[in-house]
Amino acid sequence: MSLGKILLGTAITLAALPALAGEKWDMPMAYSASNYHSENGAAFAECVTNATAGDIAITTHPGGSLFAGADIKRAIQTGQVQIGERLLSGHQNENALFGFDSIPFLSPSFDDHAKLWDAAKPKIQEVLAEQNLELLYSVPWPPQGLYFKKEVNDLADMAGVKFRSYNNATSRLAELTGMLPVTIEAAEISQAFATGVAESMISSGATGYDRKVWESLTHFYEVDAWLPRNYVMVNADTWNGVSDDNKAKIAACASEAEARGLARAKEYTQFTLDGLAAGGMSVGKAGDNLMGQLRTIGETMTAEWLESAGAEGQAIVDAYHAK
Ligand code: PCA
Repeated sequence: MSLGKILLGTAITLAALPALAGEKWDMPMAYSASNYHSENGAAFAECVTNATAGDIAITTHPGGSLFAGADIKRAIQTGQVQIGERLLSGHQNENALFGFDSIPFLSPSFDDHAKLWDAAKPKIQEVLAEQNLELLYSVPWPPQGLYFKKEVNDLADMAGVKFRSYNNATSRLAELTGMLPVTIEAAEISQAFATGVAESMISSGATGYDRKVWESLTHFYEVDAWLPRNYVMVNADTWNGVSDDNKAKIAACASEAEARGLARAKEYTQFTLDGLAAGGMSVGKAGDNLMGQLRTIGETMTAEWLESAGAEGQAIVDAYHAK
């Protein structure tokens, strides 16, 4: 261990000491410790611990080590943990509104996506409040593209390919493209690709880079389908027990984390695409033929989402278009 690390460790230990008298919050996170969401969460945790002078000390648990991604939301709702981070679109089957950030081609850039989030945020906060959850901050993933272990120029090339999905939208995309969906958390994908359980996925360059998928896959096609978001949520009973002063301090740390996370997502986009190429993958835009086919499928998926999300879903899309 380097001296720097030892000193840093000492500093963190000292800063956390007063927390022995305060509350300890565990914060499960689904993605690897080196992912920017997890690093951002660790910085947020440190901010809260310092700002509240240890009244509330947060410990992050990245990589699904405390709860697997699919279990994090329930663990917070039921008070098994105080706080945590989750990809809410993973719970689209509970409430279609959680899938607002996975509608194909609705908001394919960071700027468009910021408008979509503005349009959706009040409704999402309301739905979460009904579930005993308080939203603290939310950070997008980079634009989603398609990974394969062969060249793909047409839907016909996708027929029968085993496709790793991470929410309803990605499973539906697989069905509509003739692929075979299997739901796998990001923490498990390196193994899934290595063993052939999956041969393809839609995700960001970030996740492919974090999981070193060039060890198994060969092609990344920039499709810019959507930018799903991660959400840091606290149990509402826990939150209600926090003093107004500490609530304000935590909210300040959360808004810093939201801005820092967004900036990191933007920087990480090209960095990770370059990383995939450096790992030996072919990285580039999907061809016109494939894009045309994907857009048609996107229209079907948009219509299906609007159908299931009803008037509230339509209101989000309308508010977004009005921005
Ligand atoms: N990475 C996460 C969700 C979206 C993304 O870019 C994943 O693949 O699970």
